[in-house]
Amino acid sequence: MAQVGIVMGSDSDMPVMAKAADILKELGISYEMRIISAHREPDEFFEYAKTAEEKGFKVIIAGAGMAAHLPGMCAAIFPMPVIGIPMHTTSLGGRDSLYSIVQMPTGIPVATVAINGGANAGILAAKILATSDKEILSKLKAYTASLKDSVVAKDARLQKVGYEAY
Ligand code: RP5
Repeated sequence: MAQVGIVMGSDSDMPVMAKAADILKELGISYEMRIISAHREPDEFFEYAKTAEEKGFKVIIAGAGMAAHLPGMCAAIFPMPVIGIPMHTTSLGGRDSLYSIVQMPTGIPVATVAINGGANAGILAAKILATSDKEILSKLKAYTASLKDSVVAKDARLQKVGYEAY
């Protein structure tokens, strides 16, 4: 059974959603990835959201753009955490997606990451699972330490070669 459901409104969202999947894969977390449009196929969407709990999902990562109702409607039906990813859009720069996802009514929260924040959505899902899974917690700690190591290595190179050659 997959621990995380990843769902996107269109295949045009894939480059961003793939970053969430990459992180989950790196941390050894199982996921199911789907393309389901709440607007273009509402019956399929409701079936997906209504069966998500029995499929074993503990978190849903939902990404959508423009009038982005997919994450909020997942949160209306699925009883566990929903993480929303607002897609960048050409017309309004993703503000349309961001406001649609983040401005949820009281009682139905969506944990909204930055515009195109696919990787952070994956990390946040892992952190939620880590509250009850020591193995994921230790992998997350190692991941965070690797971020520090990479900055330290970049600074060491800057000190060595100088900014002109960097
Ligand atoms: C949303 O509309 C999708 O999540 C996507 O971000 C946006 C555009 O979809 P396409 O027209 O590219 O299929 O539902």
